[in-house]
Amino acid sequence: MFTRRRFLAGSSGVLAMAASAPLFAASEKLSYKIAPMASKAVLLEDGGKQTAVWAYNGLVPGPVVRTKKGEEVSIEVFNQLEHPTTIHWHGIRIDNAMDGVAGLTQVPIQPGERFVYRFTPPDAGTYWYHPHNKTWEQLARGLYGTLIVEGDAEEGQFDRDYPIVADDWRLENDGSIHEASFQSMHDWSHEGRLGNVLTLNGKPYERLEVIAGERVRLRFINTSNARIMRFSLANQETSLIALDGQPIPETKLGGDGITLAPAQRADLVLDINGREGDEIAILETSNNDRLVAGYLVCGQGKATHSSAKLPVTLKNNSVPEPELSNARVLELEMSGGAMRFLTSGIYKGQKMGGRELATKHQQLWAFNGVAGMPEQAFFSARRGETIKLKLLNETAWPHSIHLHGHHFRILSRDRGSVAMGDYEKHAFRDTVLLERDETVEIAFVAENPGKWMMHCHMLEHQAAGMATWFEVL
Ligand SMILES: [Cu+2]
Repeated sequence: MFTRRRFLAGSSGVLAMAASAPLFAASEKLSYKIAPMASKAVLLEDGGKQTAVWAYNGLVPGPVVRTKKGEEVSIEVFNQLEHPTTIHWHGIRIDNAMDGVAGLTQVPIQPGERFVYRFTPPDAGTYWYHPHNKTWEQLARGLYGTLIVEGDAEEGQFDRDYPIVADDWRLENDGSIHEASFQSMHDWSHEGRLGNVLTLNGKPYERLEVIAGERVRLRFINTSNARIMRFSLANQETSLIALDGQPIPETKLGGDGITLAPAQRADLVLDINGREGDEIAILETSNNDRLVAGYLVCGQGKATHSSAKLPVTLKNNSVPEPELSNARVLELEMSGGAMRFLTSGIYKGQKMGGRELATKHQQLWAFNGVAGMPEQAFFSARRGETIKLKLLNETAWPHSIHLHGHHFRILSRDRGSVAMGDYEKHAFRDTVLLERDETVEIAFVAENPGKWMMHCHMLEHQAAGMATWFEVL
């Protein structure tokens, strides 16, 4: 159960300011410098308690990386941790060598070493970055940040543009990170490591300033290890304009709000309906109760925006449309986990029993009978080939399946499921949520050469077997 601590309003203003200040200086050659390091954060409303975290430039979340579609960005990562790490730029159709997957696309950055990531994002939208080495631990300790790619169509359409980075921390009463659960095979075989403290932008109660009448863009990002979240704005007409970075036709959000599986993003827009002094609650409702996670606070002043009643128009990116008539059809069957434990499976090329997989190798889940990264690619595609993937969730748990380097269409779901609305039919996504026993068909053009991971973004499931890769030649 989610026993989130509830706190009274009134907050840690000073630290909150520091956490949102950019720490980097732009220069022509190197746009950003990011250093993962040990740091401290105030995650509990009782501001006297600090949490020892790992954080980019000491901040949770890390600095917002803001760049432009079609323009090269270079980011130097200086590893100040005592552990090897990498950075993965989640959702970017990136050059394979820059994808940041330890063991597949690069060797991890050793303590004290530097690595420069250089890429030209082809798509505008809301993305994020995080380690791809022992991700289940490094992300849970605070390593994540927002990556915004600006397009040309956004200019002047929004008065405010706020990332809302949601995380689900598992903390002790004294504020320290709950260490014992990090390799809990119970958690790994169930939903993953769930937390007990919800933060937005690293704060127990985020407060974002708005002015009545303004048009505000909110970029929700679920960075939690395993928790499926659901967000809405209290008493405000809100529209969805993008999923996983890619624009969709503007769609009014129903009362259920928007469901976000781990790693998914949603861009919402609203014209602030309120008066000076009003507080608009940001609600998290995945547990079917309305938890206040933060507020939009109506400040003084007058909205200056003149086009606020016009429809929002985000330009579509150039993600290629799958050609279904020529598609190659493949199946990915997910198995294992609590209640349906593996009886056998292949691990690093060797067939073994379920008990040996679990006790010797901490492998509890499998894709097509293989636990963990296979030596051979799941499939090799010709560049430009359309791949139709039938994802069969034969487990008793939901999963959040992420494809690297590509965005895909969702063709069908056999359970309708998870409060996903019709809007998903118009989306290109990089991460898809499957309910227990659900089958989902996706399709994409394998257009980006290289070796690409495909895994469950419930990070304990990934660590315990739900990971594979494919190759585009
Ligand atoms: Cu999973």
